[in-house]
Amino acid sequence: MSSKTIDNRYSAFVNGEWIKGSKEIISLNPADRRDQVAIFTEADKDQVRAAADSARSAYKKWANTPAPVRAGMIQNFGRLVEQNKLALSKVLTREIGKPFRESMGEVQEVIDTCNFFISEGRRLYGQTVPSEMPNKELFTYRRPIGVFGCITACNFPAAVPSWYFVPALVAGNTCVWKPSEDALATAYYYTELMQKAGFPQGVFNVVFGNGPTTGAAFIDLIDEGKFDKIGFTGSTAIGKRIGEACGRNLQTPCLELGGKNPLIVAEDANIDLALDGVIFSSFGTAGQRCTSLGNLIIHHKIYDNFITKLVAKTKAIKIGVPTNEKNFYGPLISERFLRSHETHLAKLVEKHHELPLGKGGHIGHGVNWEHFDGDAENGFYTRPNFVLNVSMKDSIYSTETFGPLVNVLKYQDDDEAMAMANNHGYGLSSAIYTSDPQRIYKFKNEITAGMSSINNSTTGAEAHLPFGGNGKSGNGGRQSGIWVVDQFTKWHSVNWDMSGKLQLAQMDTEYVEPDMNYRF
Ligand code: UN1
Repeated sequence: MSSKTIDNRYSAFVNGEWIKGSKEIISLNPADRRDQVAIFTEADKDQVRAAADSARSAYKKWANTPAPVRAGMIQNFGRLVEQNKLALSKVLTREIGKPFRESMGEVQEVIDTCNFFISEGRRLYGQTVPSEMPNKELFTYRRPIGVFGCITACNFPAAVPSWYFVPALVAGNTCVWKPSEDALATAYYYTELMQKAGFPQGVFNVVFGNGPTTGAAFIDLIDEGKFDKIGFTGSTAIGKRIGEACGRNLQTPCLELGGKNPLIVAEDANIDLALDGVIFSSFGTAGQRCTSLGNLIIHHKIYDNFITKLVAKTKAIKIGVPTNEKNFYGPLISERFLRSHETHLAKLVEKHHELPLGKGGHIGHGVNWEHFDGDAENGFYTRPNFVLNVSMKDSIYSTETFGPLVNVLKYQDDDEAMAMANNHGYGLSSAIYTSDPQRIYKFKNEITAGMSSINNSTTGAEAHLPFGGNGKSGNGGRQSGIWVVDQFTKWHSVNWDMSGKLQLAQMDTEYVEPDMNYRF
C-alpha cells in the first residue's frame, strides 16, 4: 500500500477550486500512527459560508438542468468509482483501518447507490390528477429543495456520503459536505472523482475540519439561512443540536444517529448460524458500525451453552493489520475512538458484570490477544468484550459505546425479550434468530427499530431499502432506496385552468345533489 502522504493543506473545495486554510488537521493510519495519511487545514466559518454561497449561486442552473443529464454525471461518477475501486478501498483501509474486504464492500455500496439512482433521473415522477371542474388539469411535480448541507461520520466515509449526495444531486440540489476529520484522504479522492464526473462548478462543495470548529460553524449557518436541507450522520447529542437549529428554521433534517442494536437468540434458533451472526454483528468493523450489535438477548434455556460456544469462537478470531485478510478486525478508527472505548470500559462496567473474555482494552498496553499480528505500540487495537449479567437498569444497557463492546442479557419469555430489545430508546437496527414463524411475526410487529434482520446480522443493510432509525437513532428520516427522493424534493401542486372563466373549487362544481327533501 502506498505510504505517500497527501500534503496539500487544503481546507475546502469551493466553486470548483481547492482553497487553503491555516490550522492543520492530520489523518493518521490507525494501524500505525507514524503513517500520516493526509495533511489538510480547517475551514473557518467564512470558508464554510463561501462554500454555501457557491452552492447557492450554482443552484438555479443546476435545478434547471434536465434530470437525465444530472443523473448522467452520477453515472460518470459511479463508473469512475468502479474503475478506482481497488485504489479507493486501499485508501479507506489505510485511513480508517477497515479490513480490506469490508473496504471493497463499502466502495461497492457507492457503486450500487449510483446504479440505483441513475434511472431515477428518468423518473422523478409527478402525477396528473383529475380536477373536480371541467377544462382544468391538476399536476404534481417534485422540485429540488435547494442547498443541501451534509455532515458525515468516519466509519463509512464513502458509502454514507453517497446515500446523501447521489439522490440529492439527481434531484437537482447543490451540496456542501463536511466529511469526517478522520477520513480526509477518502473525502479528497471522493471529491476528485466528483470533479472528474463533470459536475459544474459550485454544485458540489467540501469543507474540511473538526466537529467543534468547522462543524459548529456549519450548524451556525443554518440560522443564517445558508442551507435549505441538512443531512447528518453521527452522535445523538449533535443530532439533537442540528435538529433544534433546523426546527427553529422550519426545516426537517435527515438525521442518522446512534444505535444500541438488539439481537435476540431464541430457544429454537439454529445455534451455529446465530453464533456467526452474533460475532459479525458484534465485532465486524471492530463494532464501529451504526448497525453493530449493542444488546445480545439470549433465552435462558440455551444461555449457558450459547455463551460457552460464543466465548470459544470469539477467542479464535484474529485481530491485526487490516490488510491481512485473515484478520477479523483491525484497529479502531482513531485514537479518539480508542480513548472513548477505554472510558466506556472504565465507567460503564459495574461490579455485578462479568467479562468472560477479560476486560479488553488497548492491545499491548496491559492486555494481550492470542491471535494478534498488528503493531501494538503504534496501532489503536483493542480486544473484544462481552459484558454478562446486564440488566435494563444498567447504564451500559442504554449507552451507545461504538466499539467492540457488547452487552449480554438473559430472558425468560418473548415479552421480556421484546422489552429488552426496545427499552434502551434507540431504534436503528435489530435482529432475531429463531425458526418459529409466530415468533418472527411478533418480533416484526413489536420491534421499534427502523430495520430488522431475521436469521442474519444486525449489520449489512443493502443500498436499496430505507436505512434509518427511530427514537434516539433519528427523526424518522430515511436514506437509501426510492423513499429517499422524498428527503430531497418537495411536492409542487399545479392547477391549470383552461376554461376561460373563474371556476372556484368546491363551489363551481357540477356535483349532482341528492334529493334533500326525501325522508324515509
Ligand atoms: C453506518 O454504520 O452508518 O448496514 C452505515 C450496514 C452498512 C452501512 C452502515 N451497509 O451495516
